[in-house]
Amino acid sequence: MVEKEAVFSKKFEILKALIKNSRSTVVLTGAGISTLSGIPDFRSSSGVYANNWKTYQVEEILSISFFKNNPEIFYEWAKEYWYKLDTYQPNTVHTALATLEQKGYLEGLFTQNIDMLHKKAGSKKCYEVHGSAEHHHCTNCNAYYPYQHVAPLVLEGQVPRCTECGGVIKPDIVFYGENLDGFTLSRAYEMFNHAQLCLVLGSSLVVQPAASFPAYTVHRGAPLVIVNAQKTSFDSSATLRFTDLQQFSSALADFLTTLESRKPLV
Ligand code: CNA
Repeated sequence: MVEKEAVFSKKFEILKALIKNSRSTVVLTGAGISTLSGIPDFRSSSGVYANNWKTYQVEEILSISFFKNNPEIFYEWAKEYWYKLDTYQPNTVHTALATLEQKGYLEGLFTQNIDMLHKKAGSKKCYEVHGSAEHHHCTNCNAYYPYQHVAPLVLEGQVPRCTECGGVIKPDIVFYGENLDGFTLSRAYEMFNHAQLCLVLGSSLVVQPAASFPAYTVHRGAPLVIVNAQKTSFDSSATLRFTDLQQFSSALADFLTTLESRKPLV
């Protein structure tokens, strides 16, 4: 929902000062930011969870036990969704965050998205908390396979199998029931804990443990800025709250054209 210009601008002026004054800004992004590129999120009213796929709930298809028992059903679903991700392009949110980093104003970008768009936009300090569709491994012998190898097989209707041992190949995406990568979690703990500013863009802040990252920053008294159409459980802790990602990212892109580059401290 686009905000009235006067209300939006007043809040955005405060945000500009927060960005300029922060020596360690961290960002958490969610599926909402990629809706501007045309990729549906999960929890919007038109999101992936709004309807079942065949007789299955999508949450069920994305559990590790379901994948192990029904890889053919998982890949039939993923054929229509994950294995078309290479056809989407980064939008103003992705490019603005890449610019924020290039100008020395971003310490770390943590994303729950698996769509590869932050890296495509040029972000380097990007931690893909739930993994990425870019990488795959054999569930039997751990051989590595990139997206470019797996996608054509899935699009042909095959369950991708290891050329070495015949094991089923799995994307390096964290399924429900799997643990997050320990290194990424400890980096998140460290960075959100000492951040002077935390921005959360396009996340319902429902999926744990990523949904708790902003709590580390807030508990230390640093400002939290949320941009999301739907309410989140952190809204009452936010210093600023915006509702529309397009409006927000356009203003951020304009602001960045005026912002001088600086050398990051970290
Ligand atoms: P989510 O739970 O679907 O929440 C997205 C939020 O974004 C919702 O609360 C929406 O209201 C909000 N939103 C959508 N469009 C806009 C907009 N234009 N302006 C403002 N707000 C908007 O997604 P989360 O990321 O919070 O949940 C984590 C899941 C989603 C992770 O496991 C992801 O892997 C998974 N996911 C990723 C992608 C992707 O990689 N692009 C797509 C769908 C789901």
